[in-house]
Amino acid sequence: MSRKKSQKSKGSSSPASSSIPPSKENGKVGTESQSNGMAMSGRPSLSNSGEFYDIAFKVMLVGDSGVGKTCLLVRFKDGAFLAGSFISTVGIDFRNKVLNVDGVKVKLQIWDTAGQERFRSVTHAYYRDAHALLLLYDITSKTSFDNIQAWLTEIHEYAKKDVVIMLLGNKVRRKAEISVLYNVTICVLQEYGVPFMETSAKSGLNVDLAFTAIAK
Ligand SMILES: Nc1nc2c(ncn2[C@@H]2O[C@H](COP(=O)(O)OP(=O)(O)OP(=O)(O)O)[C@@H](O)[C@H]2O)c(=O)[nH]1
Ligand SMILES: [Mg+2]
Repeated sequence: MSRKKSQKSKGSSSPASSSIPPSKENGKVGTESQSNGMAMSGRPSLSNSGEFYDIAFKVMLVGDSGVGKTCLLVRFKDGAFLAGSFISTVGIDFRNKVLNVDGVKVKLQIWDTAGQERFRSVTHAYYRDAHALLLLYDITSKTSFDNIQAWLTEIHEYAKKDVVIMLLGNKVRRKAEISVLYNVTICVLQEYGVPFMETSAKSGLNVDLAFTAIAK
């Protein structure tokens, strides 16, 4: 379960590595997953892990560096929390998970992007194939919240017009806790018409719910 280190000093824009632990179900840029054609035939298809699915969607996790995109994906996929020192994702990577949504097997191909500015040009290329975007901010970081608007502008510039967007306020500590940004968030969302949920990659709060909602 090693997490590769970000090569901050090199300033590389190579999309070849990420901080997600390797598995049979994750992939790198340039593999079959890069193709635009998501399986949506009438017949079930077989995923890499040997699971059948009826329909497949590509979901992208975007947001500032450190908001918890990789942790959210690992929590959703493996049910674990990546504790310890924070290691930034380098480039872009993906994991697959098949969900049962109202009797339909939905394969989500989830792309974990690097939040660091220097990888922005790499991630731009992937927006146009995304069916849904999970835009994360950290409820304890006002900066990450303030940057939502810039992320939405970028999404509107690079993603498909009909892309589904959901905003996630991550790092909620307790179930009953309402983040200080909550009310502001609601106003911003009313303006943009974006659904919103608060999550915790650490405790797992609302993580499955968020991915299931996007799959619907
Ligand atoms: N308390 C708490 N910490 C979290 C949570 N999610 C992530 N973290 C911590 O936040 C830090 C950043 O998490 P990552 O998932 O690596 O952040 P990221 O958004 O993938 O960052 P980049 O890869 O640089 O874009 C790590 O130290 C995590 O342990 C959460 O729900 N609660
Ligand atoms: Mg990451």
